[in-house]
Amino acid sequence: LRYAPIPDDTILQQGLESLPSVIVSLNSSRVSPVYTAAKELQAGILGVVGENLNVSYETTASEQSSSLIVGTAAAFNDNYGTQVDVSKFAPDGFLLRVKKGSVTIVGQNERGALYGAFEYLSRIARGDFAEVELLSNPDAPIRWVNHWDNLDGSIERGYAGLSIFFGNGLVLPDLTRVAQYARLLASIKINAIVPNNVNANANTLNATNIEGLGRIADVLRPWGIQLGLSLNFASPQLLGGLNTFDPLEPAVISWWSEKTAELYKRVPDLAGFLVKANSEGQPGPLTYNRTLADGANLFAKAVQPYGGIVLFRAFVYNHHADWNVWTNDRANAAVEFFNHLDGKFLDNVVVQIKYGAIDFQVREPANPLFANIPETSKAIELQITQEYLGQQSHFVYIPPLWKEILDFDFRDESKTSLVRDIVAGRRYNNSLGGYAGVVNVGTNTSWLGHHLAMSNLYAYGLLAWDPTLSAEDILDDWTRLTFGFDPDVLKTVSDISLATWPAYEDYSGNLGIQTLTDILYTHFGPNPASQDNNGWGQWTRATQTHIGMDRTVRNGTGNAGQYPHEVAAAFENIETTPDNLILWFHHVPYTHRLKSGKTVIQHFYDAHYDGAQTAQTFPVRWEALRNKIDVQRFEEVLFRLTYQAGHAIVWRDSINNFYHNLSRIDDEHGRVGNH
Ligand code: GCW
Repeated sequence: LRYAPIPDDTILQQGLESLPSVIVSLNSSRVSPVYTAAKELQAGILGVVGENLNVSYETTASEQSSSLIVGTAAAFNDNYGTQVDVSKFAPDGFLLRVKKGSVTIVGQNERGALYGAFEYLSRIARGDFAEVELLSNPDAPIRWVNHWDNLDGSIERGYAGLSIFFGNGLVLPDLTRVAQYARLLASIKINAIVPNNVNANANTLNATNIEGLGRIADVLRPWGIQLGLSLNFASPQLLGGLNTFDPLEPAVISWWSEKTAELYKRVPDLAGFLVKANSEGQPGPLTYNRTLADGANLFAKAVQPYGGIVLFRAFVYNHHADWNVWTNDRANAAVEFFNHLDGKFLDNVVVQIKYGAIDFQVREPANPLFANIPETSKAIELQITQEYLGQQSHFVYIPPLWKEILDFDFRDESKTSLVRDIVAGRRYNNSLGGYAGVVNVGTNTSWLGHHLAMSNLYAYGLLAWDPTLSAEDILDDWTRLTFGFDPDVLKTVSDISLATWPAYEDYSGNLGIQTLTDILYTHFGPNPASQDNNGWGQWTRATQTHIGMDRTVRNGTGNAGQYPHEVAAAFENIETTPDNLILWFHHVPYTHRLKSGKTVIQHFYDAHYDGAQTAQTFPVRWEALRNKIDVQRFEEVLFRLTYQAGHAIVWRDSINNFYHNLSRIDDEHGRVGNH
């Protein structure tokens, strides 16, 4: 989005030769994303090739050959005769046609036209002026970001400063950053934002804040982004003064329908609601012995007349679980709470499911719930904020992890059942579905707290549009747009980024044991002891001789049996469980031999040395880019990569010493223990 000048004269010359002479916008209303697209094209072309094209709102068919035309398919066909086949478009889709001297950008809707404009700008900013005819449709309709911002301006799992949306209990008066953020999100094809925390404050819905939320929606609208809202289930009581929040109580139902009407009056295009209920102390329908479906449907009915939808979170579990019970398992909770509700949700409810059954760990198998509620629309929840992945003090390029989950095949009824096909609604024929990414954007000028972390947000948007894209290609495009065309920069950013997830897994938690961060307070830094012996259920069951959760049906929690039968059989059997998930599904001696030939404990020692060693290369590799990147970003990234390298050693030694102290088994290579 910097639209930096093309640094290469030959490419620049090609660009200038292929440029149209005028931008024709098929909509002149300032709140239209088509208008935004035209302005963005003007600014982008000026930045990238240095030509200031006029924007015209008049259309004459004869001008087509030398124009850059942007608009909806309907407007295009009206103005130029029927030329674009609208039947090929999905909502939000676009056509980009580049021919020498002429560019046509046509959206299925206004938002689609804006996406097409950003696609064109991304291409030219990367020096790509080639002719193209691209019809691009989204894989899924829901491409949302969630924020865990509190009304007081703090951000749960933030790490990049205070909220750009809220402060002092109110929507902020100055929403300049929100407008910039909307531009950022539109450029990666995100279509809705939920600004407030799922641990929601009922005051979000007071009259002053509804007006403030209206201002947020006004700022988002020209960028084709809708507002969604997290709700506190007990609002009728906390804010409305009723003595109940029972979802079947008529007074509660009318309270919500009036509140919803008030919201839609101010925000007619409100996307809908996001609800965390009966989870981690949040109120919900179970308080009144009503089902989670009763709770979700309460809101579904309220937004239904306005075309809104409800994202209802599946992250429901007991955080006071009894650790002494061998068969207890937090990973079972989502399926236990939701599978008997399949078919009971209204059509505009989407169950929002975290990628794994525990909580954004460095490695988890895909959440079994995806394959347990075929009748229900589903969205996958991913985290761009690095809650368990170093909290922006470490850099982890996460898309390879997301891709493993999205490409996971549940083999339901022995048929291909990829997570990405399930959340797109294709596998089980659901009408809705898609993606929710938890983003920690704050007032920090880098937005996310680490310059390199922006590649995660960029990739999130692109994968939600097309999950078959490669994590490597997305990264290369991002780097070129962000840091320019220098091949050393491209190679270094690519090498470092792609090494981060494997390294982080190596120096934190291996073999599916979870990340091993402190889980009681910070979720940062090594603290394997904090996992066990408490109600949170992120257990490792580490003893002096054994480690791992027994999730088999035969002798454990039965979690393996929540997967469709082929996958269940594979996870049930230690021989067919992949090494990287062995401790997720099996409780084994430290001396258990992996398929790699190493014992579990030796794998821990080696991986921690390898991962920490890899992290040492990050600042060294980066250092070689001095003078190839502007001083500020160079220094700030160097500072963080240096920290990461040091903290990786802390991780290595903490984890290795912890398991050595427990097991008393020395490292074969003499690095841990007393040789
Ligand atoms: O991962 C946990 C986080 C909580 C978060 C919760 C959730 C918003 O530690 O901070 O609360 O998950 O996803 O609801």
